[in-house]
Amino acid sequence: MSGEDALTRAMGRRRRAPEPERPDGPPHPTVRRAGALLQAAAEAYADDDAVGSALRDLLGPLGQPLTVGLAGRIKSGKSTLLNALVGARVAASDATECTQAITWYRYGQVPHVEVHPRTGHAWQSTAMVGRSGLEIDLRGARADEIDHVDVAWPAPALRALTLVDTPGLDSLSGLASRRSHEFLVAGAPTSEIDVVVYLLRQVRRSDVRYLGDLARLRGSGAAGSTIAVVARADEVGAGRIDALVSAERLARRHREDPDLTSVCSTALPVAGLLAETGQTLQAAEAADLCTLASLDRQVVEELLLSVDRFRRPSLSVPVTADARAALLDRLGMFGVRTCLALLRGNPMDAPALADELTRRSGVEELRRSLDVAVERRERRSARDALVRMLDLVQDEDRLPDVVRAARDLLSSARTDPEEPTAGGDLSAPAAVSAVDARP
Ligand SMILES: Nc1nc2c(ncn2[C@@H]2O[C@H](COP(=O)(O)OP(=O)(O)OP(=O)(O)O)[C@@H](O)[C@H]2O)c(=O)[nH]1
Ligand SMILES: [Mg+2]
Repeated sequence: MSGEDALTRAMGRRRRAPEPERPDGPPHPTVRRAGALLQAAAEAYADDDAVGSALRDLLGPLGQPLTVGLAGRIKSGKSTLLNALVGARVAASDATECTQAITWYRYGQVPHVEVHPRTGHAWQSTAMVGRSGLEIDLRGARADEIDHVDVAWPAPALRALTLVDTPGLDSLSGLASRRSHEFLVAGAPTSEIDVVVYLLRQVRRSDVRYLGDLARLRGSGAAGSTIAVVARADEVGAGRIDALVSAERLARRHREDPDLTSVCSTALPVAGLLAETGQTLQAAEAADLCTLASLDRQVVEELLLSVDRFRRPSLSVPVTADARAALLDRLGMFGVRTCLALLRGNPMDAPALADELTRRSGVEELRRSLDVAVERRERRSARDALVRMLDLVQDEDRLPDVVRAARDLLSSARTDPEEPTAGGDLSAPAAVSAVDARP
């Protein structure tokens, strides 16, 4: 990969303030304290190879990122939503072989791509930043010859989340579809996937059946770690200006539907394309939108009559046909309409417009649900490590303070309020929605 170039082009816009970086250590205080106690215990047992190394091994899983698998039917918007969560256009959304391979996106200080074939050794690949995500060189291999692809990318969001893009479950290649399914249920309760984000456009009975199978195969607690997303929310109700409100209404109905609540923790509406563009909006794109918004109202209304009209090369407007087509790719018709309505008489710079798109997209509610799951996982990993540590430490006199502190920490963790599921409490009022009726 052409390191820095690829990085800066895919990272998209610079935000007004830098993203708060997750510190190198785990963020939850319980995890940090558990880590310090394990470290102290390992030092106290430095002269005992077996116990010392077992204690050091306990440090490994502490504060590991949450692994989230994005699943759903073909073209349901998985890769676009993944990019929105990463904050960069990494997952390709074209119909390339890459979209047929299970692809992991993890944090790495420098971009690095590794292809793992089903047989033979893994190889380091190159990736070019294409028009709609990374184009990974598979050296001519077909998707069915690839086990998975591993992408390390220096996006701050990937410090807390490892994201896995899966081929559509009704993919044209039956094999890709089957592999997605096997991957999601692999190892059932010990699956590498902590949370499944399942994208739906409308809920079909077959989706509910599939989620039911997934919950059963993934084992107890799986429904609590599955989040249904009413995806491409801007297209609900034929993409009218109140599409996001309709999508929220639809999601609320799903949250109250016992068939769905028994197989997932919540249902959230997300307009992934708005979220992705909100995270990666370029200054030139915002400037073109401002130019269009400043045109005579009637000209704007005519422009927005249809996709064909908006793209038409013969139109005499001060934004080229190519740039208009590019805006449609990045925002869809609903997004373009929303931006022009927002910008009319109210010019905004690119970061302000981007924040508004992100807010309206609903992705922040999804992120909050994932944050809850991250915290829950971190606390559980801290508790498991402390319990194991107390098992290993036979000679309490070696480290009485550490043992006492570990017991205190465990008993305070036990009295914490009951942990919520990834999506929160379904019986509670619907999660505050980012979407509103304003255009
Ligand atoms: N209007 C609109 N279009 C979207 C949205 N999300 C994705 N798309 C478009 O839908 C098409 C498919 O999106 P992807 O993100 O590639 O969908 P996918 O589920 O990853 O597709 P496969 O990997 O091929 O199954 C692309 O043209 C996207 O631009 C959305 O929220 N709104
Ligand atoms: Mg995809």
